[in-house]
Amino acid sequence: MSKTKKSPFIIIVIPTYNEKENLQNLIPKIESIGKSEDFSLKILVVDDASPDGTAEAAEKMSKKYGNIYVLRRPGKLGIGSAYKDGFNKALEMECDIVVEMDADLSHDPKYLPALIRKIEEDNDLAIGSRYVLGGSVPEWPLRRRLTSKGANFYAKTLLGLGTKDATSGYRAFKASALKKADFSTVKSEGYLFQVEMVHRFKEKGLKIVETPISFIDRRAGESKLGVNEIFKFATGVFSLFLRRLI
Ligand SMILES: Nc1nc2c(ncn2[C@@H]2O[C@H](COP(=O)(O)OP(=O)(O)OP(=O)(O)O)[C@@H](O)[C@H]2O)c(=O)[nH]1
Ligand SMILES: [Mg+2]
Repeated sequence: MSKTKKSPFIIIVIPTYNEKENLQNLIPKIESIGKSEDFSLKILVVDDASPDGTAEAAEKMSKKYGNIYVLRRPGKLGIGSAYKDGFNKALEMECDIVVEMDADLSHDPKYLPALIRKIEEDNDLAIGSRYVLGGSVPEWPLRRRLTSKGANFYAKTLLGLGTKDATSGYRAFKASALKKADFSTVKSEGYLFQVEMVHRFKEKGLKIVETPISFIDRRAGESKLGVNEIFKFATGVFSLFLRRLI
């Protein structure tokens, strides 16, 4: 007799700051994929008191769909701590898989089934990767492409990560592996948060894979990638490297 496998309980954590319009576009897309794939799925929006009313818009959608939760924080506290609060809440809700995803439509929900499949295949972390075969960043100018590739090469070499895209913020985690990784002690912010998480998974001997995504640039708003951000990233990776030596 064939045993039917129980479908995993998935929570998608989406940090938001002023993403009302983007979130209103993104959520129906996620819901529709969830329905067609027959996923057991909840969405957790972690909002930092966005002045544009993102949290209220999410709560309104929650009434419509019934599977959306909003974690309201008192002010803009940063993406790293938003993820950590979101992960804690997701684990409290006893899910099997945690997905992290941006609200700005850079991360296309059509890749969710591939990411989730990788975890079902018993990997601990699946990264939606721009730099493996089939992945791409079609809209980026050469300068932005080189900065991102350079950042990945630097982090990969110094930390021995073995991944092509450690800065991508589109990923799925096996919930039990997230617990093992002791993520609450990860202190970084921004892109470095993503790198430190991969580093942590690597240190703990957890299984990391990459699956290709095409990354679409945010339509509204300026990119925040400036000299300051690059400097913070470079020194942050270097301090992780030093910690690894001692
Ligand atoms: N809760 C919370 N969410 C944040 C914060 N900063 C950014 N976000 C959200 O985190 C996700 C990624 O941030 P982005 O601003 O898109 O960062 P990015 O993709 O590196 O930069 P862009 O090129 O501007 O898109 C988005 O959904 C943001 O709304 C924050 O301080 N708190
Ligand atoms: Mg973005």
